Amino acid sequence: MSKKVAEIIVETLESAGVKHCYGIVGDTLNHIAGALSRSSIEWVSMRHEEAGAFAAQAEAQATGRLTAVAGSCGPGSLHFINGIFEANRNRAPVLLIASQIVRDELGFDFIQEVDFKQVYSACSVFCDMIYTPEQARRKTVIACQTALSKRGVAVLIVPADVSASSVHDDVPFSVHVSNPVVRPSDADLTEIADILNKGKKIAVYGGSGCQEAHKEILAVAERLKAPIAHTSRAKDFLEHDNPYNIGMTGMLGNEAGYHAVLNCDTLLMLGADFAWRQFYPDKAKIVQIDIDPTHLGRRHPVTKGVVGDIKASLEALLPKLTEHSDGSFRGEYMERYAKYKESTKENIVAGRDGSISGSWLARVVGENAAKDALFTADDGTPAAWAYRHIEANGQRRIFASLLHGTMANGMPSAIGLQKSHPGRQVVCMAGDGGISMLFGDLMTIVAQELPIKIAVFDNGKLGFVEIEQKAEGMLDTFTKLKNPNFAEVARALGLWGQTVSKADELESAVKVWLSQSGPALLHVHVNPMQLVMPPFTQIEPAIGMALYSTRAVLHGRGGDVWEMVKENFL
Ligand SMILES: Cc1ncc(C[n+]2csc(CCOP(=O)(O)OP(=O)(O)O)c2C)c(N)n1
Ligand SMILES: [Mg+2]
Repeated sequence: MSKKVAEIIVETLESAGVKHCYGIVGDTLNHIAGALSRSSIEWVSMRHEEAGAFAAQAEAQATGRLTAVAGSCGPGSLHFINGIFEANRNRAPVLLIASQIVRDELGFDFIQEVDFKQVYSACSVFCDMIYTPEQARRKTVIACQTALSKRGVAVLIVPADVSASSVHDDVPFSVHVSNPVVRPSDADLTEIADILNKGKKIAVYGGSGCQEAHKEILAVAERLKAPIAHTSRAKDFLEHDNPYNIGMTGMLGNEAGYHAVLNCDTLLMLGADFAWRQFYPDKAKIVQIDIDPTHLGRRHPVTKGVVGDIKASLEALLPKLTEHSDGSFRGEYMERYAKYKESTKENIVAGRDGSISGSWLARVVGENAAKDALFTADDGTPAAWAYRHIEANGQRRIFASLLHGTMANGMPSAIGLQKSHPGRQVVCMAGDGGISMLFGDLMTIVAQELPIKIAVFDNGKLGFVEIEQKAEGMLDTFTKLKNPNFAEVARALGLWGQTVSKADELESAVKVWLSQSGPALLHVHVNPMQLVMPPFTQIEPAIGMALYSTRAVLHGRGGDVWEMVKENFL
């Protein structure tokens, strides 16, 4: 008996390992929805497609598994766009089934017609339409294979009449994914070893490409007497059980990581594609190893760039490295890092006036969450506090929008993490701006009975933007938010909800919140004046802050200036 295209698509997704499909149904998707309902793939009904894409990309990132999203034609499948950008930037294997109007009407500005190929080509590794029923299996196979192999989003555009058609000549194409071990040639490794063996002050700088290479990186750092700095995305993989760790560089980093990378004479960059160019050293020799050839030397000129998996490359490199004896460079930065850790321990406390600082909230959440908790954090101050103050231990993971930098990623990403990890504690650190942007999907959490724990960092504003404005010397502009009581909103939607405003009530409130068996939202009034300080004292922000202070005083807001100074500098 011949099969319908919809069945062939779903069957292929099953064979490629898809477990969940997030989306919202619509008429052009009906045949596919029907086939999904008869399959092993679980459909997760969302309230906003964008949230569905965030959920899918988090599941795909955390499991490495192909994860699907599907929507109706026109606005339905258009709504995924921001989450699809997030997925593709995070190299998350996600497949979007964008259902389309019938072929006969394409090209005539039919109601709900959107040219998805044009829209999604910019944020995918594969984007094509199934033009005929006979193409269905072959094209779905290649879409799945591309998403898994090139690590990104595949968009499969499926006209409604195609998905309803029968396939008479079904050829058995199937998905092949291979994981070759890639490492530089022996000649390249010798050249790299020559550079590293001559270095006197060597630093290792690790990025997210270091995920599987903890042991090898430590062995190289041991031999070269190098401290190990890392990007935010590599925190989960390099911070734990690492005696040579000197933390992050970049805006969220600390002065040890920042200065070690700038002051070394030789930098070994591993799986790192950090975008901000001011954090790269100008005088050092730089060796870069990355699995993606397009990353080599694209942020900063490098002395030698090679393609390879970090684990396999370092395994092959290690025998060529000579033992360095002078540990003074590493010692200096490890000491500076230890001092930084001590000082943050002293400083990250309750606000002086009994208020709750965002950094302290992050620390208390981190201290009380499960050892293997999965965290999400909204772009804005929640992500900054999460990366700075939640300790990695090799089991925990933090998911934030570090490459796309989008608001509202936290709560819907938590949905994908909890769906794919039913037994794990999933904790979302949300901004008041972030959570309200995709509020509707709190209802998905309730409907799906997901025991996600959400902390809302309510500073009554778009805080991160306000900090940027102050650093430019501007008064805060369009950043205020008139918020509801988020705990009441949560309770009205069926979650557990509680508000906390006083520092001395925070620890017990966090414990009660985390001990809830179902979905729970803790609404925390955090100090609105706390700044996120970069790891360096640059002249521009300092001038900006001074200008801001003058303007604020001239506008009769001397109290604000005093609050800011008291909270951040005294
Ligand atoms: C979709 C989107 N819109 C706007 C921005 C610009 N932006 C970055 S952080 C931020 C403020 C976030 O506010 P909130 O969630 O309340 O976090 P806060 O920084 O106040 O803690 C804004 C508007 C963005 N990154 N993404
Ligand atoms: Mg805010």
